[in-house]
Amino acid sequence: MPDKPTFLTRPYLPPLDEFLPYLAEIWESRRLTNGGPFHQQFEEALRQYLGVPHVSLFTNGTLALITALQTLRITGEVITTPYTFAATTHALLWNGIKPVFVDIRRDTCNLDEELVEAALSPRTTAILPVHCYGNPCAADRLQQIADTYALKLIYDAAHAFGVTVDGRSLLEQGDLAVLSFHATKVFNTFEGGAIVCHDAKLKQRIDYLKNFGFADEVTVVAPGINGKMSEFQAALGLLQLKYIDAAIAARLDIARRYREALAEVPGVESIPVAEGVKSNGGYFPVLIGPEYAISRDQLYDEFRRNSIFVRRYFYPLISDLPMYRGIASAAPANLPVATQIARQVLCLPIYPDIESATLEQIIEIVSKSR
Ligand code: T4K
Repeated sequence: MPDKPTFLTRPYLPPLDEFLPYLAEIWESRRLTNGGPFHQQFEEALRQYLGVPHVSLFTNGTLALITALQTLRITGEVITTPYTFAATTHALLWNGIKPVFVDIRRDTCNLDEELVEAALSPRTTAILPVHCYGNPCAADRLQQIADTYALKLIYDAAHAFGVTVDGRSLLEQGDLAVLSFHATKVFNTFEGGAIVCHDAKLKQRIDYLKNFGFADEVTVVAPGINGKMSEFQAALGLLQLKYIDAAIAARLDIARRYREALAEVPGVESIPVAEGVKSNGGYFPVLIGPEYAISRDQLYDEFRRNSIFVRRYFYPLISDLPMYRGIASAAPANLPVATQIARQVLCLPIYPDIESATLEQIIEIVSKSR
């Protein structure tokens, strides 16, 4: 048994000595939160890095999602995917909105755009797709459906930091896109998140909503929440931006190595990266098919015996959780592709400084178990 466990990810951190001057500045100024100087600088730096019109920082991705739904006054029913992290649909329930689950595509693990129209009802107000693992959704078609039926389109882009399609940020798609900067993400501020939007008025509303609705000292314009990012998080974000390109490049090298090494293993399928997409190497999911000698869960156990803690994102399906399974669209018969993929998926460890011996050991475990 190796002495050091390997986890799905190991958060990237910049050199500590480079962070100390930022901390010293915070200590000196005593400006800790509520839109301080680092918050302003980071918001602008991020907007430029991502190449998007407006960014509003949040203390985490979940509060950003909840606030995105409030921003556009979404009510009634929202079309979404069962193949995601619980935060996506929990954000709907926190707003009193009913999720309507639509199945996913096998090639991207994203909401199947061709099944959306059949799931609409007079109560539908929005579509909430997820760019799962940073794989782009079929954005043009989804926008066309949203336009045809006058629906809002909000992307859960928690996995999509830095992803571009034909050179353009994926975050430009839809009315709003929501990011997460959680420790386990490609880009992290320990906890953190953001909403990307297209116009200044909308950004203003988002910024009111994340600060209790305060427009000024005595004017409260909406029943807002506290979703503000602190100066500590913003300072870390500023520094992390200096290293993000190198971190993504290292992840993409690892993804390439996995892809090459596993291409010939029967029963192991990796999710393709579509033409024109620059991905971020956030996750490396594989699907363990019936031709593989052992089941997905046996392979998962084999990894654990070797102290390698791979993850089954996203199993169980959100639609199978107790708070959702009573919804008619949550029935497994309505979600055959998602149900199958949730049984087959295994996300392999991927992070910039993974040791090459560990990477080869992971490949060896997958290859030998077939
Ligand atoms: N939408 C989507 C599609 C999402 O995937 C997420 C979050 C959200 C919305 C919500 O965004 P946030 O509110 O989180 O900003 C993790 C993350 O907590 C979560 O952010 C993420 N998605 C989800 C996919 O994964 P867990 O409970 O599986 O994480 P955990 O603690 O088991 O961590 C995984 C591995 O990472 C650990 O085995 C060890 C390693 N790790 C983790 C942490 C937290 C570290 O080495 N250091 C750490 O600090 O949810």
